[in-house]
Amino acid sequence: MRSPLAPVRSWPEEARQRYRDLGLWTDETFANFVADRTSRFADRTAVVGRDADGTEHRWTYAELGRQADAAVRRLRRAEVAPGDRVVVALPNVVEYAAVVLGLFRLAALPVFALPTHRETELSHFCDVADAAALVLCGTDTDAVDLHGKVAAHVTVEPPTLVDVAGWDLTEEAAPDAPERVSAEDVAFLQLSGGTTGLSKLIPRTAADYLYSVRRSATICELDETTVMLVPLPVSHNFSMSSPGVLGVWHAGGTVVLARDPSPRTAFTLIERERVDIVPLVPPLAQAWISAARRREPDLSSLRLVQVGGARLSDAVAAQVQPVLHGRLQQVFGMAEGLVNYTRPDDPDEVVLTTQGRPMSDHDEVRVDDEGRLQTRGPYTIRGYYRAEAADRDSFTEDGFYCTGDLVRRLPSGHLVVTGREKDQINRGGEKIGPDEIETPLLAHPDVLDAVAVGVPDDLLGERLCVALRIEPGRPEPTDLADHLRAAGLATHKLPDEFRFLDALPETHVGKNSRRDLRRVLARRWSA
Ligand code: OOB
Repeated sequence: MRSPLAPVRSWPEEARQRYRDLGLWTDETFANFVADRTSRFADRTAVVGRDADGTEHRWTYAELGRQADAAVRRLRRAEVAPGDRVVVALPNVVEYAAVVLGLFRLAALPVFALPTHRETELSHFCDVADAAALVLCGTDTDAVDLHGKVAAHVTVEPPTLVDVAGWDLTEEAAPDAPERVSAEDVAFLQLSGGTTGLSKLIPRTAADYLYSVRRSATICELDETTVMLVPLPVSHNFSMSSPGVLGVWHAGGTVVLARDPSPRTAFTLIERERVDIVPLVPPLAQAWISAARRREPDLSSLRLVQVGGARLSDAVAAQVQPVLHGRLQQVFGMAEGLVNYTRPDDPDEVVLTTQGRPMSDHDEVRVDDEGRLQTRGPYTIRGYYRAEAADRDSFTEDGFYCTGDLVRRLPSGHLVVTGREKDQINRGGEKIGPDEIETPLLAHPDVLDAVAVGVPDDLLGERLCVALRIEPGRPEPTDLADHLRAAGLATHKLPDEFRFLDALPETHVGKNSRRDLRRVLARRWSA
């Protein structure tokens, strides 16, 4: 038996009532959402993409519903029950859609991990969520090996392995009755970017999340003719709900899953499927721009190129529309809630130089004299899942989330992101907590001290740099990346560079100073 879901800090009753009265929150659950859209849009194309074996599929909404039912049966066979948490760490394969909608049907709660996560992260999520199952793709990673490592790490009863690579997608399945849940119950757990310690889990409800999905779909003008390409990991909040795959399925459009984000794969799919909207992180936008200049693909179908996850430089912003054809939309969002968009009808100046304004008139945004951004609203959480210490640091008494971002607010309400006060590395949109890297490095026999920081980088915005102090007189270790890999760290967190210093800069109380270190490393690099 798995423990029941832990209590979460939810919106106070007064706010919930207000959001209901305003019609922002409805009683649509995710199970209702799946049942409704798969029948309403039955004959339209819901998903185009490859399965775990690389075979391409084109599923109608009706077929997607059948695949979700088949997934329910397989999950039940793996002893997943309503209310159970299930860690999903899949690449962009069609089985992803079946698993996630199946979990929603079953009223089990997905925990949205990334395919690059390894046992360090996966076992942490299993522990915090007391996960009943772990869903992996065995043609991508050695699922049995990874699951074994996770099982060896966890302190809870190990999760069951569900490997989608073995699934026969032609198998028939009869639907069974959807489970009864409330739209205001926690429906899934998203991941925060790590700051201190590993990612925290973010409890989201159908009421709050689907509000943000509907609002996003409206702002981005989605309808049944929408075709969205998803080159980023589909589980990321951006790809999932801003407006993401849920926004597209809400509106009856088509999701095209790209197995990899390369310009070659993406351009082929854009041309063939007549894609009209795509979410990108800044380094990817830059890579596509330079590839498009050389290859001149037919991108005439692109209507909206969304860029978010990290600060887009004004210089790159200016090249998006001329080269990629679609109008730029800047997206400044966070898995905790608040998402800002530039609007399709904003003046060019605003689209090119701001990170947008809140999607909802009911988003409350507070910017103090130092530029610190705090927010509260109908789809911004009031607390993390089972993380009371983090809650004390990240939420104010009156329920505002302290984003850790520094912004300037224009009279129009648009925000310009000017920096960050949270201790985090944003490597081209991937959020990494310094101690996620430092802690395993300190376990290396030759390492006396290690400090991870983000260093300015033309392509990534920030690259991950670790400064190390080693035993004097010892040779510089060459196995640090292997050491981190062996420690079970996500592959996207492997440092871009290791720098050996005789002394690490310290603050006046003798702690390592990240700020000074960043300055030293940036200076050395530019010299
Ligand atoms: C998105 O979500 P997360 O949770 O991975 O990261 C949130 C953080 C923000 O607090 C901010 O520090 C940074 O990522 N960020 C940006 C940005 N978009 C996100 N910083 C500067 N400019 C931007 N445009 O990254 C996310 C969630 C939903 C939609 C889009 C992105």
